[in-house]
Amino acid sequence: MYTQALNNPAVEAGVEDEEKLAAFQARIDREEKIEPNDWMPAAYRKTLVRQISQHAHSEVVGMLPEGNWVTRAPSLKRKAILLAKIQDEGGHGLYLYSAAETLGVSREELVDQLLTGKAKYSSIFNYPTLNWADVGAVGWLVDGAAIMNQIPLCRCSFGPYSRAMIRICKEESFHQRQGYDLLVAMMKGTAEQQEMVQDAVNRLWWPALMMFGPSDKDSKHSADSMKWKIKRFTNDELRQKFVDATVPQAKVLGISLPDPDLKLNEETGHWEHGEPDWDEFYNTIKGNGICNKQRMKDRIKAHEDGAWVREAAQAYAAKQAAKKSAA
Ligand code: BYC
Repeated sequence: MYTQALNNPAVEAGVEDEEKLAAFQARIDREEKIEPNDWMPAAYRKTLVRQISQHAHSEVVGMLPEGNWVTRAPSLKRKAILLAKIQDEGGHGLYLYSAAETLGVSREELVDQLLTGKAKYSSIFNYPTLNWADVGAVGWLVDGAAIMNQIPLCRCSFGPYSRAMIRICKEESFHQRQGYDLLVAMMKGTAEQQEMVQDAVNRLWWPALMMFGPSDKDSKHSADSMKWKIKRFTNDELRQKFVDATVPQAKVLGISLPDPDLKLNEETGHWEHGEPDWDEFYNTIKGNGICNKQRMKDRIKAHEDGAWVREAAQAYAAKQAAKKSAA
């Protein structure tokens, strides 16, 4: 279906039937869900395939920085929590690839786009996790930012994406809490442990703010995505919500946030904050971040190592199909 839409010269040129477009927008405005077999503009389909698949890739690549710490977790309890969290991320990737597939694109194609560097994944996963407190800071800040961005996606206009997001958000909420709990435990520890927490937060604070995407004036997809109710808030709105929610949590934790411009605006009740380093952001999403090359190398190896599982599953499915047709 996806390929058909893109092979249509009129559609490729961005020309759509005006009546169909108006009826489609009216459905969105009435808060109706759009389902896979419904008519949709090619640009809506394309935006969804791009966003959902990049989201799926982020979940799967996001397993790597934390995977680094499984063998070095300081206790059985922390190890069990970390393993469960990483497995959840793998599951999120699967729900999201399935949601993208309903738009007529195959999982093989999407995975190929990731492994050949054609598709993006979240900038945050190109930063290293250098000490054990990073595992807590990832949960608190990275999953915290993820929830802020993803709760509104539960109301996204595309049915399969919105439904996948409901379960994902429930799990992300546990991820955020386990991270905060880990940091609270370390802050009750030695001066050295407290320094580790501060160091992790210093390194991950700005990359966490970048997860919300470029500032509104530079976001090329936001206007369409807001009109189509894929996005319910702009990148800057969500970033502000995250800062407002996180500053009080940092105070409870007893750490400082590495932004000299953080200031409560008494009139609006919002925390004013500094600008992330956008050159660093663009450099990272172009593939030149600290860990981009390592992440892709690890992902390609994991994919190649898993070839036998895919082959075995296909052989089993073929055998079952042969049995069924013989019966
Ligand atoms: N990193 O026009 P814009 C997780 C790209 S997983 C990389 O504002 P849009 C977790 C953007 O794709 C978290 N690229 O775009 C997992 C576009 O480039 P293309 C992942 C970024 O789509 C494991 C260009 O910049 N969450 O939570 O309207 C462990 C212009 O941007 C980023 C999602 O994927 C970035 N940070 O808005 C723990 C949520 N930001 O595609 C946690 C779903 C922007 O034209 N996605 N770009 O080549 C979204 O909500 C939106 O796609 C974004 C960007 C807010 C991210």
